[in-house]
Amino acid sequence: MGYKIVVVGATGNVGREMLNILAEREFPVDEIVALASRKSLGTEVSFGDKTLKTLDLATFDFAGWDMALFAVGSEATKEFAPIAAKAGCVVIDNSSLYRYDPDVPLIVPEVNPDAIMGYSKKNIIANPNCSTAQMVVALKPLHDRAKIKRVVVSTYQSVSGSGKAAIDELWNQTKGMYVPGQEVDPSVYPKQIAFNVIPHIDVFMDSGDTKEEWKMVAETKKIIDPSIKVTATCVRVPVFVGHSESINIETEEFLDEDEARDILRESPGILVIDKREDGGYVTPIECVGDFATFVSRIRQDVTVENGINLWCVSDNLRKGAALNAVQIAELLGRRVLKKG
Ligand code: 11C
Repeated sequence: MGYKIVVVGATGNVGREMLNILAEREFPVDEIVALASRKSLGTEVSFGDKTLKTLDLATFDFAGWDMALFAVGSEATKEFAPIAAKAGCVVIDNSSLYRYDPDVPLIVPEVNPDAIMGYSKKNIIANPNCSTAQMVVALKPLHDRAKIKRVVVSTYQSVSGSGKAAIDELWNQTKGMYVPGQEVDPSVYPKQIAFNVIPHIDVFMDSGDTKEEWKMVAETKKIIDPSIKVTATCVRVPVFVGHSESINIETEEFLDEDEARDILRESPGILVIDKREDGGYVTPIECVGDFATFVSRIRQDVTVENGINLWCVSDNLRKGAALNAVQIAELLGRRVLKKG
């Protein structure tokens, strides 16, 4: 016996990846339905070798369905997630709406699987921001060994994090650079993204940080340990898929770079590619479509007493969103619903 699964926002980048990953990982599905907003109604989406016609989110009855994977914005989540949860369908939400709610667990299955039992307070589980998800997978095993005090992270985030319109903007702006008369002005982003980098993701906050930077701080604390200090600078780069991060870590106990590399090699969800030679590291293009969080450039930071530097890359639509949501569904199945 398998599960009755709902994918909400099935026509978006993340919703489509959720369907792909459920099929790729042979999630035990008895029945699956793809929901979309009215404007995308009837659009067909793939689930393995099947085609699903999207149904209307606004009129769907969630009663009798086991889990709903939500990949819509905070507004639609605010309206429909409580309806699904109240109907007895456990919501796994990819938006930021519930992440900081103390009654909603924020889960990365390799890092804090036990927190999932908190789902029952609201029947909702939150999926973290993509830049946080990959970082905490790399930080947790090092924290367990040497207790992390402080993290300084700079991100290099792909345009797929901003959705389909941003992918089109990068593509058309890049083409437009070479074709007179077809130049494309910035629209999704405040400045040109083609052949440029933009140190601004999400809205500015009073502190001067952007909301994306704030999310990395708040979510790392909630998922791993509130005592870890994090400071982030989040930057958009002209890459279609795959977020990269330069992470500087200061620990309480000394951690040798070779031991850090061995620990990361043994840790779940991580692939270490770290040869000190030309090309002996990973770049975002090589991560697209992969499940792993890749770690390269592991080395001592000798400017502090106990410091480690590393480079971390992952497919933001997968580990950063759809894959993590499916892993949560698998965990919920194993630990709670126990049907598969
Ligand atoms: C980006 N990290 O790359 C964002 C996308 O809170 O789930 C995901 C935003 C979120 O723009």
